[in-house]
Amino acid sequence: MDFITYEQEGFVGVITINRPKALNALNSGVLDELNSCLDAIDLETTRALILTGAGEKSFVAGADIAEMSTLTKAEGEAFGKKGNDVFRKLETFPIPVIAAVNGFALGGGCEIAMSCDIRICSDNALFGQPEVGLGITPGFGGTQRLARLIGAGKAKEMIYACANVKADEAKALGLVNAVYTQEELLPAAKKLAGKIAKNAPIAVRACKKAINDGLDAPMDEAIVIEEKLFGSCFETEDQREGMGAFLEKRKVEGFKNR
Ligand code: DAK
Repeated sequence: MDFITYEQEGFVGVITINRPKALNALNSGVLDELNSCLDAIDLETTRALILTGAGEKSFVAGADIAEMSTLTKAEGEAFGKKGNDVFRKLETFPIPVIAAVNGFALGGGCEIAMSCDIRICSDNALFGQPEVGLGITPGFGGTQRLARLIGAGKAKEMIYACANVKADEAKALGLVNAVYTQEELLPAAKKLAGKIAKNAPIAVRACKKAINDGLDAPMDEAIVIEEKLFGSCFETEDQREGMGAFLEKRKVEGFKNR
């Protein structure tokens, strides 16, 4: 791959978008490779993912403006679909994805971070949706996910006025869970991913699905979604081991993902 690197450390996979000459901007090549990378992940052995950007300046500086500048309407739609499909794949990926936002997260960069389950960032991170200044709307779900995450009023201010927010404000808004120094960011992401990976993988996946699917449903339906996923954990080896360990007053012997 030219623009994506993937490393596996135990149960945790780290995907790095690596296109430093354009501050990791998302062109078609990056989106295609990200798609292939996700498809190739072994879900038997991987329990959490981290998504980050190469370098110390930028997570992702948006969709590639040079590539987009000459698109026709039909090509623009096709590019939008390519991005949306990958972002949705990340959002619904069976295992949790942590965005370690190590700098600029603008436009498509902010949008890809919002497609992840959890966001943490470095103290030099900058979040924003500058699209209306370029004559377009956010195209990879920004109008939808930002408003759901931080509320419509602040999302509208950020989007209408191209009002970027720095790391501390992003934390105050709930856009990120925590802020670290650049050096601390990846270790913190790995620590969090490691904690997730220690827990029963089938149950963690069921929680992701329950939260995501439930958020889109009325409460009566959402509770049924949870009930079914709760039920699906029973008779698994990991449920037997988790409850058995508690009752026998011993530590879990390592969940098996079975
Ligand atoms: N695209 C392409 N190249 C980019 C880029 C981007 N988004 N951002 C940076 N670069 C390139 C610069 O052109 C420059 O290249 P060279 O001139 O060296 O060849 C290099 O990266 C370094 O950038 P700067 O020299 O500008 O670095 P600075 O530190 O001075 O400034 C910056 C950093 C991030 C503040 C600045 O580069 C900047 O403002 N970049 C653009 C940020 C931005 O506006 N991003 C949002 C892009 S729009 C859709 C689907 C999705 C989208 C739209 C529609 N459809 C449904 C069709 C999404 C749109 C977007 O994301």
